Amino acid sequence: MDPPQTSPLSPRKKRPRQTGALMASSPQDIKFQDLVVFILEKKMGTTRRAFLMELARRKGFRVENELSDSVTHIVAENNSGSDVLEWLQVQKIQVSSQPELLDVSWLIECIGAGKPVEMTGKHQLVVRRDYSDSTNPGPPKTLPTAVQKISQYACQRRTTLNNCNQIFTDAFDILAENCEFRENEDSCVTFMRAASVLKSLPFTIISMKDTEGIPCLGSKVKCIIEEIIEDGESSEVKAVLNDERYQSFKLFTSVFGVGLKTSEKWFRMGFRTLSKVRSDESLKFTRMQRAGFLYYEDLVSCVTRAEAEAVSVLVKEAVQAFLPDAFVTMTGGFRRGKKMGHDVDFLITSPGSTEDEEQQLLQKVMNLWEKKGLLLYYDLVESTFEKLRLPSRKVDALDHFQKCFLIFKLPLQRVDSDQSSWQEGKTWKAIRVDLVMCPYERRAFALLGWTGSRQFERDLRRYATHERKMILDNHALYDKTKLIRVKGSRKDFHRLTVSTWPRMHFKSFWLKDDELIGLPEPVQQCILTGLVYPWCWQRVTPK
Ligand code: TTP
Ligand code: MG
Repeated sequence: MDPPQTSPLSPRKKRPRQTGALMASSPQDIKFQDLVVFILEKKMGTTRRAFLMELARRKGFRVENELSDSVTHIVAENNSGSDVLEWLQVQKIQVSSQPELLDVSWLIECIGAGKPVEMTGKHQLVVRRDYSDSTNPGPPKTLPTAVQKISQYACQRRTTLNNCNQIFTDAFDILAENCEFRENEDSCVTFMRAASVLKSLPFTIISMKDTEGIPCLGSKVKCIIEEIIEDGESSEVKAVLNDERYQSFKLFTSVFGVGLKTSEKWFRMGFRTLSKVRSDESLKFTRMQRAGFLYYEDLVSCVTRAEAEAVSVLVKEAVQAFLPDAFVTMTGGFRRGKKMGHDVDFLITSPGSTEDEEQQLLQKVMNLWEKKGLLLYYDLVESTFEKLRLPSRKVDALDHFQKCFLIFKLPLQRVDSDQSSWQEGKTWKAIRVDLVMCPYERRAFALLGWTGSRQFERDLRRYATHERKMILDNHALYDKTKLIRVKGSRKDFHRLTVSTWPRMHFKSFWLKDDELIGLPEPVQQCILTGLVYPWCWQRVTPK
């Protein structure tokens, strides 16, 4: 697990509302030298202006406290171009070059993108010929329209990796994690949903007005957002970060093989550090935990994409040595485009293999790697998959495919990147790897499920259930509105359906296997039913 992310929320003293003397950026912080921004306070207010200035400066923009002739871009809110020119005239300030007059939406987009974005018509403030008429409305606002379209389901939102609201999402991630540690599921989901929707926004939340119309932001969440806007931090998050229980759980669960129960036990026994836990002779560790301690340093340092790619080459080599037609797809966070991960996940499937070949593959790969000295630990979990099982209704249900949780010994010479960060003499790194083996006809569902994120998966299942009357899990998609016929005896029918089958389907129907499972083209099925947008095609098509 990642170490606590405190930087964006690191304690900052509450400061009195500033009125004039704001800190200017130091020259070394400025990334965009050609651009000098001045934000008009008129109709914006002091606090919002100060907040925007700080955000922009943090992103490397040069923002001036005072208007001067070096200013190249004047940013205003709720002012027309004429209003701004009028104000300039009153100030009697000579602006030699003609600065751009822009709506605040331009600066917000720049902050979101972390670099200057192109100025388009919607950003430019309109200057009428007779600009003394100050009743002219400013440019149309763009944010409310963007907000209206946001779905409450993560699977119906485009979420980029460019998070414009990290200051808020870091806070909600910490609060969600704390709730998870306390097994408070409802609050955990509330904070996870809030973080997820904020990550999807194409703009930065600057004021509470910006949160209007955004789903998944209840009153508690909004209070926290408001506090962060006003003070730069949340007192609740601060309290969690200073909480001994949270700190201990964060530390204990960072060990591979240690979950909530063990953390709780160690915490109750008075342990607060890993060194004390490790050296205590009364404690018994599982094989997994022993491996977790042994390779702790490597495992807590995240996996880079270059390392993941290197592992991928070795996984493909090993798998295809036994099943040459196998597809090996990197899933999890790396499939979503993340640059770092806590592990590397792979889905393996082979169109031409028999059930036996499929079942033996992972063990064969383990034996091969053991022989080659590439394996530090592994735990092979046999499949409990049943062809005729209905998809699970639980949004967090685990799947039943055969899988292997392992620690791979990655030779560093296989990694295509700068090795300077590695101390001399280090030739390998321990990497957590998950391998999942799935039957070929289930590959689309398995791939969709293993691509994540957790919130995306949850919402995909909720969306299927509530909006499409379908049930989805990592194995199949089931249309509840279809009458499905049962092939076989009535006994078989009862065995497989009794708990989940809708009552109305109970009368003498015959179930055709391929209607329930292994839909002829499950990917198309997903898309046709609107369960996932076409842009998800990539997510469900094995490469
Ligand atoms: P993870 O590897 O836990 O998460 P991640 O890859 O998104 O992020 P990280 O960088 O921390 O590794 O799981 C990947 C996805 O697979 C996740 O969305 C949940 C899903 N998954 C299952 O479907 N079944 C399982 O048994 C597990 C462990 C994960
Ligand atoms: Mg992962």
